[in-house]
Amino acid sequence: MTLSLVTAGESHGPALVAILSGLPAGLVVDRKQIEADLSRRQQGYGRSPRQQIEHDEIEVLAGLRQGKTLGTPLALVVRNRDHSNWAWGMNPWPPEGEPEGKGAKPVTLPRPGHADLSGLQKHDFDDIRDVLERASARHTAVFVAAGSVTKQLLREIGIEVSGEVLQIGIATTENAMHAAIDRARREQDTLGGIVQVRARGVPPGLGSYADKDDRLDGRLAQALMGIQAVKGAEIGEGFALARLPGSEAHDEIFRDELGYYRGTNRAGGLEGGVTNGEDVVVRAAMKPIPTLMKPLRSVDVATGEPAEALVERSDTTAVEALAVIAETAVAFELAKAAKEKFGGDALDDFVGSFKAYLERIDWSPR
Ligand code: EPS
Repeated sequence: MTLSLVTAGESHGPALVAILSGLPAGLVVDRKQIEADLSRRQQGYGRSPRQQIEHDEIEVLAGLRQGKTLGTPLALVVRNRDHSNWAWGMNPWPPEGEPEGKGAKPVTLPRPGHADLSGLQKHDFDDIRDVLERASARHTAVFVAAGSVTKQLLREIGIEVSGEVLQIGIATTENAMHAAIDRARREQDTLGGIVQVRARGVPPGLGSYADKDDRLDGRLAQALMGIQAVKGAEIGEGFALARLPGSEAHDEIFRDELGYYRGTNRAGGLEGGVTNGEDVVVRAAMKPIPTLMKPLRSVDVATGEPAEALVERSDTTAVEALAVIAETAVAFELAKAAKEKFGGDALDDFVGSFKAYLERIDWSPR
């Protein structure tokens, strides 16, 4: 059985939900690890005041017994504390009483850069709230919780995945990043940036060149591009390889007592859509957040007249959160590829198959 993940949940609805299926039975799930990842996702300089309302905690409704997976779908829930301020506006049922609280008035001012206008047209809505609640990056919370569990599965076969911020705007050092975020906030503007995810200990042979849907580089690109606000994805040196001659672009093959290895890793650990035993290295570029306190020009969809876009509480930047989200997205894809390769309904079968494979190939983690 392969791994699969579905999520549901609106930003100010009652809760965010994920169902992660295909985990082997017997995996010990560390609750503290999940909550540490949830908390990392919430932190970061330049986040919205919303983060002072939310303290994301994980609830497990199914698939786990006394801390171990049962080999059945794992059902995860993260509640939205802010929902109490939206009890009328985001009530799943027809609300009783007079409109009150947040979300009571329709949103009619689409933001350039957001899904607002196209979502409205696509679904025949009148209220942009019906679009933005799901288009919001809020539901990445439960996605991170599920991805955090897949990091724990990968750890059983010695794979460690970690994400980091490379750049916010044009700033590349922590001091410069903080100064850039302070400046953007003062100027009522927002910033994007670049994150990198590295997976260590990945054996050769995950993914496949046989069909395009199985190419792991393609799956990783989709996983990154599927995250809100990501407009670019790179594997290894990515776009820079296009400027190099072949003699300088590829990773030469060597062999020592630990087995095969490469002198360089420009390919980001993937050749032909298959891992090659080097670290898997990917990057994602995030555009600036589209909710601006000094709004761009737009049109009021209620009147058809020129207007300024919606202004509401938002982040100045969420690049640090993206590093955690991308890390868990990459972990999910690697765990899925590992599960496809090594199979196993029980954790010991999965790990045993991995070990037998390592004995056959001439490769060891470095
Ligand atoms: C978001 C807007 C902000 C962010 C939110 C994503 O929420 P609000 O509109 O309630 O202030 O804080 O992200 C989260 C709540 C989160 O936990 O990541 C958006 O429009 O995407």
